[in-house]
Amino acid sequence: MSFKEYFPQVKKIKYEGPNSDNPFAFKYYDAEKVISGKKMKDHLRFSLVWWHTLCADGTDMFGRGTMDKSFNGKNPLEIYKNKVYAAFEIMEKLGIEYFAYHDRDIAPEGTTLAETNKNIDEIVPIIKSEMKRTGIKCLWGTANLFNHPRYMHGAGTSPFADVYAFACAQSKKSVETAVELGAEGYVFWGGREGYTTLLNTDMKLEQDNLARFLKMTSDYAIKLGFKGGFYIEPKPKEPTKHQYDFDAATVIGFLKKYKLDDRFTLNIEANHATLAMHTFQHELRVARDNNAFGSIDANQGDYLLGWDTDQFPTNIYDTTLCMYEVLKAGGFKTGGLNFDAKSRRESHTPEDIFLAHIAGMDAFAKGLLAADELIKKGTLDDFVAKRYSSYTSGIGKKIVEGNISIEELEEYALKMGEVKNIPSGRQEMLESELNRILFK
Ligand code: XUL
Ligand code: CO
Repeated sequence: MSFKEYFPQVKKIKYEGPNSDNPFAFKYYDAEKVISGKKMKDHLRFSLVWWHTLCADGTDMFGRGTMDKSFNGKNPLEIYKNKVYAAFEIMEKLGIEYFAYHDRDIAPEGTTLAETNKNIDEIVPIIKSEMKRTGIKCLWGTANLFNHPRYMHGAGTSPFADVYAFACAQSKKSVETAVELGAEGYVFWGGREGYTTLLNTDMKLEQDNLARFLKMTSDYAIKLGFKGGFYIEPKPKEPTKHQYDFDAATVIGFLKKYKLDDRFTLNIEANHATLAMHTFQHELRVARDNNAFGSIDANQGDYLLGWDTDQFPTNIYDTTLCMYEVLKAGGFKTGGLNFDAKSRRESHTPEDIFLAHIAGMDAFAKGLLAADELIKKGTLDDFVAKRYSSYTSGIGKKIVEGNISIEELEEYALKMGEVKNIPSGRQEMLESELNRILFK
């Protein structure tokens, strides 16, 4: 434990099983339990998020903070040092083995880039020593290229070369920090990489520059010996009207166009998927089908609100179908389930930090158990295999092997007269089967 305990009222959270009434206990997350040959904790690879958990104080568009995240610090550096100890205490008590951060979450911004870099250099050794003490690791790092006013028109897509240069310089330091912390991944989320109106935008130049930025930054990381995953995190809108990394399919097209698809995979965020009018599972499936599955920002949105609410994930249909895709993709390699989520503005007490994580961890543990059962039972696999079985022989086999011309297909259709026996899709039956596994 750190030299000072910030949350003495919360003890180490233990697994007590689904019948426990203790809110400070796991009902489904049993870290050491082996599921299909792998411990639950290694399937799920939970990660704490620095920006929400240690920094976000409940400020919204209409009101100021409701939570104190200064951790008794008296000046900016002391506040950020204390955040480190608080973060590791939270992770130790919850049994979370990874964390993710932006460069500007871990150290205060100074008046110059050099001063900010110096602040980072003060904090990084403290994080490293806490990592060494606890065995907790860094899932990924990233650069905050959207908060400072200089980035109001974008960073890697800024119309202004000086801003672009600044963003590259900041990213260089950010990559150095990630390497220093042994990060297993590095994320690029296009914070303000998009536009608000095309009337003032050279979209082609902005996207070409973004590709140059991604190439330069990742080249530099590789030069430093970084062996982890590079991820792009799609999001369709907010803060800009149109973000260039709109959704998984758009990003995959972008990566292929600029020949970056060998180097980058995707960090899929649940709330970003729904903002793009897709399900979370859809985005994961697109990533999986294109060998672009990397990592996950685990949260959920509110279907009645049109913005990124970053709620802790509690919808077990979503967590089940997410884990179904993760298992089908062969599990996480360098990625994990990163809680890009914050307790609600009204859930403002320190205890809520723990309760929110417990809710999210249990929802994913339950999802993992259900997804594993779904796969083992094979109901969906069998149904899908049967549904497409006409492509395994006869005319269908010729189609998928590319061994048939459109003229031959016309001849076949003319002879057929009309298509006979189109089977049912059985959606309701399959939904009911999912319910049976979840609620038995
Ligand atoms: C914003 C978002 C980011 C990224 C990291 O919507 O998800 O916090 O995860 O920059
Ligand atoms: Co995110």
